[in-house]
Amino acid sequence: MLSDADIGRFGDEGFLVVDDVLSPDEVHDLRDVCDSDEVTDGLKLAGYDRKVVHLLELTTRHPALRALASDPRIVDRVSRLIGPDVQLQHSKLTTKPPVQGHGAFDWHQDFAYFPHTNTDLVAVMVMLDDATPENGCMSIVRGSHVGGLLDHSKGGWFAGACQDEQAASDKSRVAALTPKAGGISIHHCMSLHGSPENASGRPRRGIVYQYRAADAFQLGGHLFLDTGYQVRGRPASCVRCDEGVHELPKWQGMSPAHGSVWGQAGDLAARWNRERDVGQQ
Ligand SMILES: O=C(O)CCC(=O)C(=O)O
Repeated sequence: MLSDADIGRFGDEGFLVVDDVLSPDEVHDLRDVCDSDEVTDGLKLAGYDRKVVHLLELTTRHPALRALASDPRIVDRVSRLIGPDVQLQHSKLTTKPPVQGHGAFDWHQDFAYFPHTNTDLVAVMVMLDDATPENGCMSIVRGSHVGGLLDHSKGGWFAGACQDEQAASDKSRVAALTPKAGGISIHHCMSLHGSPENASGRPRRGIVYQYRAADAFQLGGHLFLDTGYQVRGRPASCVRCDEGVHELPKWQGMSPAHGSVWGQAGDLAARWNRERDVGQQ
């Protein structure tokens, strides 16, 4: 469980690291599950040696990965941060190969990808390998979660990366998150974070569960097969809205099948209107 001091630190800094959440045996079993054909559609660990893998909808691929999403050791902690009714927004396996020029993530805020009516969303990364600066662990700008949503668009299209070059320039505010294998990091959806490539010579594997309070309703971006999966409590019958104005991510190359350029969550037009307008977006 998180202590009051942990809650205070999360409020100040926007992230927490908790080690020894899973046992070494559990980590070993999860590595096997994540390397199974059933989960990876034939993409074996050898594949992770060469490329970045972001395997979404992970909870739909194996019962153990679905069970881990609701594991009380994780959800008790999440629930202290975002309340009793908790859903998934997405889940993914995220691996970094030890190949130069691969695996770096530019500075970004997760909320820019999937704006909601409030910001009670947190990402949990479960480490299957120790996270170190050498293998490209995540870094976060302390306190950036309270500074508002930064610009993530270029030429009117969602760029997936923060466009403010100064946003992470104060190195005294940048913290490297280094949970060990079996440990977790938890970060706020507005925390500005990024990570360098993996220079360790070995793959780095982690599982990300992006959780949201059930009364945070999605306004834009993608809906995955497990979006809305209730891991604790009940669906909300009321929507909770923070005051503010957020830019919606506008995705280049998205067709009506993806719910228009705004993603499925941002497509509020009825079909006749959407199909008529698609050429004008
Ligand atoms: O895999 C990583 O190290 C970073 C992933 C990340 O930043 C994200 O999923 O938002």
